[in-house]
Formats: sequence, C-alpha cells, structure tokens
Amino acid sequence: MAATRRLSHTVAVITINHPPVNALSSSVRHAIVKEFGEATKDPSVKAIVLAGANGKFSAGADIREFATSALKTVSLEDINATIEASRKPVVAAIEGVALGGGLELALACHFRVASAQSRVGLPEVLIGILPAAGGTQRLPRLIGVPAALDVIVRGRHVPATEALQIGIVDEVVQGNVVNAAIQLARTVIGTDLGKRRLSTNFVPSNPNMESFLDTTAEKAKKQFRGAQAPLACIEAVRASVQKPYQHGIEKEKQLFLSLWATGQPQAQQYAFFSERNVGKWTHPSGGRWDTIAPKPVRTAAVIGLGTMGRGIAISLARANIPVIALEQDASQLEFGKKAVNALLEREAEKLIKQGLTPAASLASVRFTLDFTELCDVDFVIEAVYENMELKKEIFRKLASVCKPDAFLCTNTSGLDIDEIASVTKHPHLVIGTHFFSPANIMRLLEVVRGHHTSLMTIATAMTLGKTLGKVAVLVGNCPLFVGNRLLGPYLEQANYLLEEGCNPEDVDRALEDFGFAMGPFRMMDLAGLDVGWRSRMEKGLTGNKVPEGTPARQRHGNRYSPVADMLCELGRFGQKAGKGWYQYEKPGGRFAQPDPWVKDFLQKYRDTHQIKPRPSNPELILERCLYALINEGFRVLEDGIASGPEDIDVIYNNGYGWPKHRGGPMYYASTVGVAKVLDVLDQYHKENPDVPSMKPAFLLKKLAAVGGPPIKEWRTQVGKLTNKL
Ligand code: T1G
Ligand code: NAD
Repeated sequence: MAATRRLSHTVAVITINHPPVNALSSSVRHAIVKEFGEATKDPSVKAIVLAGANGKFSAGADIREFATSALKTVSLEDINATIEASRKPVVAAIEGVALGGGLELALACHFRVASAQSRVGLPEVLIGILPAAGGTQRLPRLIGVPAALDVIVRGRHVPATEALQIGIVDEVVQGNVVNAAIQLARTVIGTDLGKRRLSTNFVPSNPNMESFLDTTAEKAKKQFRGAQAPLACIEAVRASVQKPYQHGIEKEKQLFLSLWATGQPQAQQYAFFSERNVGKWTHPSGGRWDTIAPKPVRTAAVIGLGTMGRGIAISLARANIPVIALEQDASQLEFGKKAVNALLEREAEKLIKQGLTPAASLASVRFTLDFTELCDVDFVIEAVYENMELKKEIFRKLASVCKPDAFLCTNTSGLDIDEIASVTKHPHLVIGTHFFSPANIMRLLEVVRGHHTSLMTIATAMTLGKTLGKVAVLVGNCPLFVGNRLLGPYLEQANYLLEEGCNPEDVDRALEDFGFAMGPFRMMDLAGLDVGWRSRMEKGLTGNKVPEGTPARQRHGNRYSPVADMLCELGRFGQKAGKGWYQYEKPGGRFAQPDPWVKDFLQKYRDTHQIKPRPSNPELILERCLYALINEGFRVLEDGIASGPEDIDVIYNNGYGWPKHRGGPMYYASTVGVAKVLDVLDQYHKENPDVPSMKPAFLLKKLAAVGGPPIKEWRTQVGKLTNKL
C-alpha cells in the first residue's frame, strides 16, 4: 500500500509507504488523496497526522516520472491545496528527510514536527528545476524572502535544529516524532487555522526588496555560470512578493516548463541517477557490488600529512573512524598536526551549530612517527610525494608492520597500482583510493582496482567512500587512471591554442562561460605548474633527458608545446610563486590577473617559431579542448578502464568542475551528437596528423556509424566492443 491510515483516538495517521525514499509517485499521490479524503469525511476524526514509513517523510516527487505522462495524473499542488484547506488541523511528522515535494506537502500542513536528526529542504535546483508544488510561494510566506531564497537557490538540506530557528518547523523532538505530532494535533483541534494556511498569507515588500532580488540574481549568475534553475527560483520567489498566491503558482508552472525546454534538467537528472548508479559497480570477472560483502573499517591510518593527507584524515574522523596519522619527521609531523587540529576544530564548531556533540560523532586523530603503531589498523591510506620508489618503500614497511588482512591503499594521482602492490605479500588487499584536493571537501573518490585487487577489497573501499560522504567510482589501473588521463589531451589543446594566438584568459573565459568552475590555465596555476613539469621531466619530455637536437616543438615525432616548461624554467609555478600563466598580488595570492609579460612572451614565442597568430574564437576553443577530452573518454571506455559513460561523467562532475547542467563530458557529446564530435576531430587530425590524441577513437566512430544511439545504450555498445577487442 503506497499510503495507509490508522486512528489514534480522534487523530487519523496517514503514512506514506513507498521505499526507499517515499517518492511521491503517481500511485502514492492517488493513495494520499484516497486516505485523506476518507479521514476528512470520517466524523470521528478531529485531526490528521501525515507521516512517512521507513524512517523518511518523503524525498519529493518521483524524479523518474518527469519524462513520463505519470506526472500529469493528480498534481501534488492540488493535493497540497486540499490539505491546506482542511477544516481539521493537519500536522506533518517529519523523520529522516522532507525534501522537494516532500517539504511542499509538509508546508501545506498546518503544523510541522521534526525529529532532531531530520533534514528539510527544496533541492530541486540541484536537479535543474524549481519547486513546482507551491514551495516557492509557501516558504517565503512562512520564513520571509531572504531565508527562503537561501534555502531554495542553494538547494541545501537544512538540519532540523536550524529549521526550527528559521521557522520552517514548529517543534523538534528527540523521541518518536509521530507520537509528538499526534500530541500536537490533539492540542490544536478546534483552533483557528486561518494564519496556518500559508497560501492565504501575504509576502510584504520593502524599499530594498527589488534591489535585493536583483543583487541575488546577479550573484547567482556569477556563481552558477549558465545554470538556469537558480535564476528561475529567484524569479518564482519574486512572484510571491505582494502578489496573490495564484499569481505565484502560475509563474512557478511557467518557469518549470521553460526550464525543461533548456535541456538542463535532463542533464542534471542524468547526473543525479549516474551518481547513484556508479555505486552499483561490476568487475570484469563478473563480480558485482551486490554479490560481495565489504569488511568493516573500524580504524584507519594516513601516511603523509601534506595537502592531501590532512584532508583524508579529516574525512575519516568526520565519519567517526579513529585515525593514526604518520609523518616522516618531527617537524613535518608538527606541521601536519597543527593543520589537522585546526580543521578538526572547524568540524566541531559545525557540529555544535547543528546541535550535535562533537565527541559523539568526530573521531580522534593520533599522531606518530612510528610505523609499528599501525599494527592493528584495518585500513591504511598512503599520501606521500608522487614518487614510485618512495611509495614502494612505504608499502614494504606497511606490509611488514600491518596485520595480514589490513587494506593498503595509495592516493597516487596516476602511478601503477600493480607495481606498488608488487612489494607486498598481499597484493589482493592493495587498491588505489584517489581523493581530490581538498580531500575533506571534494566529493569524488576514484577507486582504482589493480590486477590482483580482490572483490572484497573493492567492496570495502567503495563502501568506505560512501561512508565518507564521497561519490566513489570504480576504475581500472592505467597511467593517470580516468580523470587525470582525460585532462592530458584537454590541457594539450589549451597549450596549442596559446601557440596559435590565444592568451590564457581567452581560453579560460571560453571554458568558464561554458560553465567550468575554472579554466585550464587558472586551474594549472592553482595546482602548481611545477607538478606537471616534474612529471614531464620524469618522462623525458623536457629537461636534460631530451636527446640533443630534438626539435623544440616535437617529441617522439609528435607535436609538443614547450611553453609551460619555459615558464617553469623561469620559476613561474603559478599561485605559489605569485606568477604563472597569470600574475597574482603575492606568492600564494588567489586573484588571477592577466599578465602583460605572458602576452609579450607568447608573441615572441610565435615570432621565433614563425607562427601567424589567429584571433581567438570561443567556439573553436570549446571544440578543441572538450572534444580532445571526450575522445580520450571513448578510449578509456574501449580499454575497459571505465565501465560506462556515467562513470566518466560522475568523475568530471564531482572532481574537475565540469558544469552539472551539461551532464558531464560523455553526456555532452551525446547532446552535441557523436557525428559532430567525430567530424571535428577527423578534420583536425587530418590537418594535424602529429597530434595522436585527436585521432578519433574507435568507439566514437562505431557509435557514429550506428547513428549515435542515446547515451543509455552506450554501455551495451561498450560491452559488445570490449568483448570483441
Ligand atoms: N525520485 C525517485 N527516486 C529517488 C528520489 C526521487 N525524488 N530520491 C531518491 N531516489 C532513489 C535513488 O535514485 C536511489 O535509487 C534510492 O532512491 C536511494 O537514494 C514537485 C518537482 C533522499 C537524501 O531532489 O537527495 O520534488 O539507486 O542512494 O544517500 O517541487 O536520495 O537505489 O535505485 O540517494 O540515503 C526533489 C533527491 C525531487 C531529493 C537519500 N527531491 N534525493 O539519500 O539514498 S523534485 C530531491 C536525495 C520535486 C516538487 C519537485 C537523496 C536522499 P537506487 P540514495 P541516500
Ligand atoms: P605534499 O607534498 O603536500 O605532501 C606529502 C607529504 O608526505 C609531506 O607532508 C611529506 O612530509 C610526507 N612524506 C614524504 N615522505 C614520507 C615518508 N617517508 N613517511 C611519511 N610521510 C612522508 O603532497 P600531496 O599534494 O599531499 O600529494 C600526496 C599524494 O597525493 C601524491 O601521490 C599526489 O600525487 C597525490 N594527489 C595529490 C593531489 C593534489 O591536488 N595535491 C590530488 C590527488 C592526489
């Protein structure tokens, strides 16, 4: 039954029951109408409580229904209007989550009681739409325009204690929320519900209201870079000010339809479900996520407390997993300890704000120089310098001190997992856990399976990823794995575009206007140009390993751009040096300013190599950089390193600042059309045969040849292909 009804004396309790999240699908909506109608008609019922089964109130509309006709059956807004108009008081008993249509249902109730651990919100903006069942009209009437905008435009999940403070809920209880709601319902039987019918209330204006809304919209334009949903949310809330409810509801409907026509909701909902699907991993051996039980991780250790190690330690402590943090010497340990303790303090403050006690949910971090203290830990994550010999030395030590069934993981950005595992007695317990900087904030975790990595090790690492609040994606072992591997051709094209006439800011602007959080040159300045330079030196592409007489712009017969090396030879390492592709106010400065020196340097470089500069063209910049990345994506699929396009898209959406309103690189290719991507790459490669990264991938050609099937069919094509290959 999608909804049930029982009587508690004079209070009818209607419980939504649609696992796993009580999504308000068509059958649930019909059931609510039926049960609510019965309760309203029943003279013995004096009040009604609305609740959810399975520890959740409701996660809102059933997102899977959006592209179907089911959405058109009885509308949620009609149900809300009926509930609100009820002459019998209706109390929402909120447990777990009340999100989207779930909160809109609760806002139509006259009172809301929430359990202390619950969260409420209108996160529709995160899936490319806006609240479409009165949320943009009832919430500002309840908590005012600024607070409503903060909740709706950010799509955040508001903890119950804060929801009480800002007035979304009337009561927060520790115990059984349904009993508390029944209690409250009994006390309000026969009271005047006038003001509790939110749609009848009025949103007053003030002299600054319009300018406040305009400023909020300007800020949203900058912050959300091309995503339309946040702007639509602001316009819908604007329609609530000094206007009758019906006016606002019409506006909400119209904005929903215009958003749907942009294609952005479809891209963001593809991203939403992809993040859930990547958790259902498969292994080339046939092993699957639901056939192997993970081992519990009760204790952990982190080796190296640099940029990554400290963030990883915090992520573990925040998941209540006690950590032993180890460094190479006392000064590095002290340095790391200070940084970790400062981050722990900030975490504790956040928990206190949410009314939670840090001691109960933030585990301890212990600091040591002694490897033998790791003898009992379940899970070890190494995050020392990116150097194979050093990592192998660490793994030898770990293999000698850790218990036989300890999982040994490396945070390497792209070194060979099998080579690292080869120095241990149990290579089946070795796996890559590639976090992204800052590791306590970035949601992505690339889990890299080695040749010997066991299914249980994979299951344990993937489950730990979810426990840490990460989106874990399982990938195969190859140089640079998936994310960094696709970045190679993308950055290569960005450098070639500089040689051909662009300045760093031209390329960055084109990609930031596309929606990227940061263009390639600002990103390289942030990460440090020396990181890439050191790895190119190790590969013999620059520095004293380059054979005498090698042409400046060629390596191994292929085109090569030495521009970045030349900047590094001059110490221009980016933000940390106060100059790189841009200039900064000081070393470590964050504010990138176009640098006339770079402009002049590039012009001299072109003159030296007789390159006639071409004017910068944003569309060309996008095609060159994005199609290069996408093409490598197809190769990664061919190689079976990623098992499907969703894996690549989730990695780029959550680790590389790809704009979610464009779905991800592979989804974007499916919207542009694989035939178009193939054409551009083919054309370019014919003119530039010395750029092998732009040679169209076999899978791309195959998909174009079969007419560019929808992306959801690509995984089968990949399967067929990799089986054949
Ligand atoms: N519709 C359909 N399926 C949903 C769903 C939804 N709203 N929410 C979750 N699922 C599925 C999900 O795909 C997964 O499926 C399973 O439930 C468990 O989810 C009219 C128009 C609630 C915080 O945006 O944020 O209301 O993979 O793995 O980590 O204005 O799910 O097992 O097959 O994420 O515990 C607005 C979306 C809808 C909330 C739980 N609501 N959901 O997180 O589990 S639009 C949302 C979430 C709307 C109205 C508008 C989270 C969660 P499967 P999970 P979780
Ligand atoms: P970092 O230089 O900031 O920190 C490395 C730490 O390792 C230093 O604190 C150093 O003292 C410590 N260390 C070195 N030798 C040690 C030893 N023998 N025993 C114990 N500790 C030792 O480097 P980072 O940026 O944190 O990178 C660490 C690893 O994570 C590398 O493999 C890197 O490729 C990878 N990674 C880095 C990033 C990034 O953006 N920085 C992102 C993902 C992965």
